[in-house]
Amino acid sequence: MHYSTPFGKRPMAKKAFITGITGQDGYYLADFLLDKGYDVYGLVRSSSLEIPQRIGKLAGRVHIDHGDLTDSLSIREIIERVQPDEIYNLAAQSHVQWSFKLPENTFDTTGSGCIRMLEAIRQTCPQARFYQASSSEMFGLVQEVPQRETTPFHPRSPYGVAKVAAFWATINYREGYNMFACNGILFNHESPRRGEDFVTRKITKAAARIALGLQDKLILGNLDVKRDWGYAPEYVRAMWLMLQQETPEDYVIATGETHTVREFCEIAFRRAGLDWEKHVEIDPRFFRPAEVNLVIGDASKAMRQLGWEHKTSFPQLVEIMVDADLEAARQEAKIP
Ligand code: NAP
Ligand code: F7E
Repeated sequence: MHYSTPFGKRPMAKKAFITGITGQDGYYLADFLLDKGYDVYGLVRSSSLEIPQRIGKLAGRVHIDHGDLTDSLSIREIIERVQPDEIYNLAAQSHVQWSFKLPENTFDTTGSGCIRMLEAIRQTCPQARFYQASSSEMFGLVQEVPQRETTPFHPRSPYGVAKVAAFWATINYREGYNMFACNGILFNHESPRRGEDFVTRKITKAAARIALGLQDKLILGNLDVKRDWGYAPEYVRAMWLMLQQETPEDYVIATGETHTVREFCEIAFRRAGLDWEKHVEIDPRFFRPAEVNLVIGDASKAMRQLGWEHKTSFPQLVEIMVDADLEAARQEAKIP
């Protein structure tokens, strides 16, 4: 397919539609796809913030469509009109602790939202390739170490339950309607664009602000839990790779290493020139009704079939995040 330009005919760019484009992964995925020459469309829900504040340097480079995963009409209208080649469903109420306070809302967005997407695709654009942002939280109370594609699920939060529903809905549409629909079962991945109420960013932002005298302490919950933390820009490449395969399948994406929240604190505060034990306090407010104590993923299928691998080490990830937050704190403190 070609389209006309003042310089002659050009090959038609592939169209990608991303829900959750204002989130961490949406940002990196849109940037990645723009670099590959895609025409990128992003779903944005209503907010008091201006679009450029929410999507940063993506502004002006992507098409913004307004809608909401809880509203099937808005989703259907966009998919029918745009006719994307690839659809990445990244939107979710993604905060696990919040999901205990907002279980219904979480299920509506994170679980039913995926079904609304699949049904809109089935009805109006069935040839599109679909990526569902599944999560290691589905393993919850882990039944096997490390966790792989065949490990049974045991979710431990309303968020995890909603992601399990979305995971199976994706498989159901693949099997029932022969749609190209994949689950990426991604373990925790972080970056300077991570939301500030997730533990990694909460720590790196606090370490930076304490180092510059803008804050005096950091209050956390359970320091003993272990997570398999990777670097988000590397993980969005795996999403794209899944949709370039001959057949739709599900893949675990992880580093294969696990570390405690305490270890994350130690490295982050050290990078900021501080001793974490002098600044961190524990408050039961941040403990969860049911916890996921340990996750560690086995990404060997993705390494073998997709040629994907993680590159950034755990200490490098922490340092990238602390350095970005030190820079932001210097600007906040108006230090040149
Ligand atoms: P995030 O930063 O929390 O972004 C979530 C996105 O969803 C935001 O753009 C948010 O928009 C949007 N959203 C929330 N409710 C919506 C609704 N009702 N309608 C439309 N959009 C809505 O999440 P992330 O870290 O980028 O993660 C991306 C996806 O991967 C999520 O589905 C998450 O559950 C999943 N996941 C993440 C990880 C991880 O470690 N990061 C691991 C496994 C799976 P607003 O800006 O308007 O709030
Ligand atoms: O918590 C502990 C907390 O909120 C990590 C989401 O992207 O990854 C993320 O979910 C751990 C938990 O991420 C605080 O108890 C201690 O065990 O950063 P988090 P998460 O729950 O692992 C998965 C894969 C997703 O799919 C999710 O969308 O850290 N923890 N103290 C704390 N956590 C927070 N948030 N705040 C604390 O003060």
